[in-house]
This record gives sequence, structure tokens and C-alpha cells, in this order.
Amino acid sequence: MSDSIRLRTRLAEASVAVAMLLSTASGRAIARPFAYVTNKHSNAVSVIDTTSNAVVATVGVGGSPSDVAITPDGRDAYVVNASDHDNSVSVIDTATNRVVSTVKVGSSPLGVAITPDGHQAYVANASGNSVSVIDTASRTVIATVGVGHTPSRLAFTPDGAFAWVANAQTFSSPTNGNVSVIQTDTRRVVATIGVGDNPLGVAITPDGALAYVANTHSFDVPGPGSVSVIPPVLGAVATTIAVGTSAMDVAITPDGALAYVTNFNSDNVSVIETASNTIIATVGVGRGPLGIASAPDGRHVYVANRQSFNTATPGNVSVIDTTTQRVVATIGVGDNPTFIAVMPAIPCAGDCDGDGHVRVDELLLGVAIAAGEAPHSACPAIDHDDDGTVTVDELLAALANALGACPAP
Ligand SMILES: [Ca+2]
Ligand SMILES: [Ca+2]
Repeated sequence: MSDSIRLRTRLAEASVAVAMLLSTASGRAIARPFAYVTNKHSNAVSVIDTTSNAVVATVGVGGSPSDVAITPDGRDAYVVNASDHDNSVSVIDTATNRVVSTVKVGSSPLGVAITPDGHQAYVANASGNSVSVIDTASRTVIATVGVGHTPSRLAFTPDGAFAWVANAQTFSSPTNGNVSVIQTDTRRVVATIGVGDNPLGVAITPDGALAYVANTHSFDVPGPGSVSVIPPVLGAVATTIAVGTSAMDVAITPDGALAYVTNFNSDNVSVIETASNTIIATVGVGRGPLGIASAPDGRHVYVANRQSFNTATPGNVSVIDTTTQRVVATIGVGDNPTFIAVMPAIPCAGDCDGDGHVRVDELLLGVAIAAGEAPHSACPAIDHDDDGTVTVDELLAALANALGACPAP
């Protein structure tokens, strides 16, 4: 028997088994991405179920939690604790919503980002003028990289080759800022790019073509915010877009089409079309919008409305529909919500349409692709390791997802 006939025989047997087992399967769960919001004056993180927009957990962390990032596998949330008493990162296990590790970093950590491969977390230490590199397996600091003055937030290029660090310079007066570009394999700063005043937020499009930096103007003096648009290949600002007062953070939708910028002292969000780099909408949100993040499906963005910079005040999160550019929900959280991260989509083997279920027709399509009777493009999700071929193991993984559930979230 040839290999191809043997494979087809096994696939035919598998598809019969699938059909029989599915006839008795029930109660499959839908993937539920969760959003993690830091509450600076509550010393806690609120966990929002994005399918219901309800707060499902509140996790105590260190003092003055600032930024939060979630590993690509969705298992851990890294929260930086900016308080002088802490200068640490709390690692939250997202399955239990408990802090499982606390890692000491540099002085006044404000920003955190995780490499696309999930192996390292980079933490920007605002008073330390440095970036701490944490190995996520051992949860220890393995390197410290000197950067510019008052590093605030950071982002990785999609290939993980570079980390972009926004250096705010100061939080008090308008001061021209810059971005340090760290080459991740050597952990050296290979470029410094001048931007606007007091840059804080930084995000890079999924295709790596453009970086967006939100320039606050000043944290203490409300003033005109702007966004610097930088093609990484150019290594310099190509376009500057005027936005609202005190621009803080920027989030880009997964399709790369839209960039959302929070304007802290305008109580609104500027929506930039990346193809034209023009503002296509301005969305009123809560008071003092600061952190912003897109859901993995790109249908909604989540805005942390901090309310006040210094006074402890209960805050909330605005949910913006990215089709209508309207707020569709407001969620009460803790005091002074500051930054927010939404779990990435966890790939589900065999879920061709990404709805969180593997149906019989999706399994049979997978079998047809494996047998060469349907194109790979008909369901890339069946090729779980993305190597171009569909193996029996991948079909069985899809079968397991059909019988049980797609992986959490
Ligand atoms: Ca499906
Ligand atoms: Ca494969």
C-alpha cells in the first residue's frame, strides 16, 4: 500500500470516528478572551470577560501598578508595579488569576511588553533609564539595557528582532523625546529616533511597516498631543498627526487598518486610518482616557479611563465598536485604571472560521485538505503548526477540539 493510500485510509477512518463521536458530543465552550486592567490607586488588576463585559476577578498586585502585557499563549499576565517600595513585576497565572511570581526590576517600572515568541518580557524603568529583560521561563532578570531618558512604554516589531522604547524625557514640562531601538539578539541600542514631546505610547502595525508613537506634550501641563508615524525602514518620522490634548497611548487593530489614540485631557479617542494617516473619527469616552488595547478579533477596543492623575477615584473602561466608532459598553473597575491588555487569540486547531467551535464540516474540510482534495487556503487553521502540510496528528487535534472545546481562553 502506498503512503498516500495508507494516509487516505486513516483519514477516512478518522472522519467516520469524528462523525460518530460528534453525534454524542455536547456542551462545547466558546473561547473567552479576558482583558486585564491595572488600577493604579487600588493596587489591583481588574479582569474583564470580553464576551459579557463583566469584571470576573480582581487580583491584588504591588504598589501603583502601571502597564500590563499578556504572553502570546495567554497563560500569564505581567504587571509592572511602579511604586518605589516595589519596583517589581507581578506575574499573574490567567487560569487561576493569582500572582505566581514577583520579579524585582529597575527603578519606577512603567511599561512592559513581551517578545512575540513569548520567551522574554522587557520592562521600561522610568527612573532607571533602562530596560530589564526577564526570561519568562525562569522569571528572572537576565539583562539590563541602558536606553534614553525616562523610558515609558515599549513595543516589539512583529518578527521580534527589535524593541522600540519611548523615552518620555520628563513628566513635568514639554520636552522633545525620542525612541530607543534595541536589537533583541544583541540587546544593544542600534538607533535613536527623535519624535515629539514626552512620548508615552508606542505600537507597531502587524506587518511591521509603520510605528505609531503618541506624544503626550506633558503630563502636568495639558497641551496639544500628536502622533509620530515612523516607517521602521526609514528610521525617522515620516508624518506627524495632530490629535487631542495630552495624547497618551495608541493601539492598532489586528488588520493594521486603524490606530486608536487616547487623549487624556480631551476625554476622547482619535481614530487614525493608517492607509492615509488621517483622523476618520473622534470618539468621546470616559474621563481621562489613558491605556488602550484592541481585542484580538479587532471588533472592539478597550479604553482605561483613569479619571484623575493624582486623586484616588473609581474609574471605568469604555468599549468602542470599531465598525461604528461608538462606545457600546462602559465597565466599572477599580481606582484610576491606567493600562489595559487583552488576551491574544489562542489558535484552535481545525476551527476554520475562528468562532471557537470545530464543527463536523470543518473536520471534513480538514480531511479533504490533508488528502489533497481541497486547497490549504480553505482552512489554514487545520495546519496548526503552519508548516504547509496537514498531518493525521493535526486532524486528531482538531477532533479533540471538536469533542471537547477550543483551548482557553
Ligand atoms: Ca468553527
Ligand atoms: Ca502541519
